[in-house]
Amino acid sequence: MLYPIATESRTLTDLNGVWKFMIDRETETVDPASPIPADRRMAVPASFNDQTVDRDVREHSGYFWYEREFSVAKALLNERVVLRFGSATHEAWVYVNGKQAAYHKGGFMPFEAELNEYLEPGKNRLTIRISNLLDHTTLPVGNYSEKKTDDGRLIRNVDENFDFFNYAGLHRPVRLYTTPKTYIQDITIAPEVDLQNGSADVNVSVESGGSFDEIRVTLIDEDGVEVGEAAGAETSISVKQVHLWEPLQAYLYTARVEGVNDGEVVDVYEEPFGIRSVEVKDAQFLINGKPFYFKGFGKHEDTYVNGRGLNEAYNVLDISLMKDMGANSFRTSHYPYSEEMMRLCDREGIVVIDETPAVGLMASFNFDISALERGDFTDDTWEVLDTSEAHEQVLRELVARDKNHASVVMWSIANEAANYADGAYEYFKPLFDLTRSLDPQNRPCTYVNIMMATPKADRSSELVDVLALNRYYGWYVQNGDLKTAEEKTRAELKEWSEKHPEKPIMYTEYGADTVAGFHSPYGEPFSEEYQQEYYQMNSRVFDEFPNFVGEQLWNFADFQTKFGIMRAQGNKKGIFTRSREPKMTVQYLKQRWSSIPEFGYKK
Ligand code: GCB
Repeated sequence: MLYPIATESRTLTDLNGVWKFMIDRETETVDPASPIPADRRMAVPASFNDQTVDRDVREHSGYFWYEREFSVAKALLNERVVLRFGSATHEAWVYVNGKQAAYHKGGFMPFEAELNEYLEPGKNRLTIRISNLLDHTTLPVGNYSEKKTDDGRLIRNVDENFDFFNYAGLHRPVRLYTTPKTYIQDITIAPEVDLQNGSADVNVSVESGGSFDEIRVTLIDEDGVEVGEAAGAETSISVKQVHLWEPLQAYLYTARVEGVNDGEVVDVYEEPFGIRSVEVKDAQFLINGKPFYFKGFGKHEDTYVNGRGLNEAYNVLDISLMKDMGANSFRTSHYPYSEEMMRLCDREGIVVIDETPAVGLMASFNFDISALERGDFTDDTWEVLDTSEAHEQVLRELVARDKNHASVVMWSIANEAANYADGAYEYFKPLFDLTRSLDPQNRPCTYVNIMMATPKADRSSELVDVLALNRYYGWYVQNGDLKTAEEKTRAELKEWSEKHPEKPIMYTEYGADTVAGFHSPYGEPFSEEYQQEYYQMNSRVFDEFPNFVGEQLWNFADFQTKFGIMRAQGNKKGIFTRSREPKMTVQYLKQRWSSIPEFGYKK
């Protein structure tokens, strides 16, 4: 799916700004045939939740509406006019002048609709009904319940089956773009690198809406110099003396695609892309044939006021903080991030593990993982949940959206599912097969393994290319006892190495809640000292294993969660506060990561 841009054949209009908004109390029918009786204003893009001091609004579970007017210049009405949402969280019904023009379920993916048949000259009205409900069929997974008040009102409730606040609304840009009636619909780029000769064959395939006499593809380097061209919907262009995209050393080419009819260029689209190879081999993660070491984070899209809404200043700052620490990567925990962030990572050379919103696939979700000590721990997740359909849909959409990004080096199919329970293999096998069949770049695939899915309990790790582990020895278990935690960490890594000697291992989460400014001469849990000692302990063990290929800690910054006795204004495992002030351990990690090279750390 192409990102909306303006070119000589396309226009782009932002519909961001302050919209009308109302909560749907479901006491009266709201009919989008007339302007909705909105009583509030909300900025777009952003979550609605933190833009108000009204607790009922902030914590609302159910339906809500956004509305605004927009005009389309008459000259554009002969073009194809497309309305595009970067996302609407989690389910949306879109009306233009009262008529339904689009519907989409899944809160983290773009969707669009051609508007021509709905548009009127002059002003048009755009109304959106959104639901933030989650249940056992959705991703993420929520525990849904409802009750009636004494006066008969329906109260819906979603108990998040995951550890982040269920922010909702129009989180990403809303835009109108135009294309000619015959247009370039999609572009797929799959470079094949010949590392020995320093060249590449760039395979480009173009889908069009309507038919062109000819499709032309030109590859342009960063200096604006043409380095190759070809014609056809399926082409392969060879690039000599290729400039590779490398972690922290990004280099982006542009594929300029032209659709031609009667000798005239009708539509033009320009797609930036990087040339690099990714491969898992002999317990190593190879980028451009060299063993890469992941240094970085699990993150969230989470900032003050914007909530989960796009915050480009924070995205730029976060990457700047990462680079300053010598980090090179992050995982889009626990859902696909904005297209703007993905493009920024391509540009900045940040390596990304791209995760679906499959989080909470665990019937027994809570913070008590002491059950881990019992070897026989299991549950009935795969009988209780019904998420396969949503999971397949989001994998199709995610690969379609992110397939061309050089920054994306691996797909994470889920975070912390019940991989210790019977049925896990049967659930995941078709999803891995699907992802592998969809990805034109054949990236490695993984899921992120929860602590209870120990080497003995795990039912499905043969499916993954990389063992990506979330481990909390020294926090949720052996809290305050880093000595025992160290032994447990070492013992488990040894067991995994024996079980799958050919698979590289990395940590995709490890962390300790830390209250900024809380110090302890005894290194007590929650203190900045404890957080630092916790990371030092883990680093020591990581360095003992040659097949251990990366450390992504939990979490980049403190973030908002649902209420609970384990959370004080959210999760405090950030090494930065929510406003990005560093905690003490940042200095330690900066020293460590700055001395670990991107390539060849483990020999
Ligand atoms: C996890 C989850 C993450 C939580 C984290 C924690 O394993 O993947 O979503 O926030 O633990 O801090 O408990």
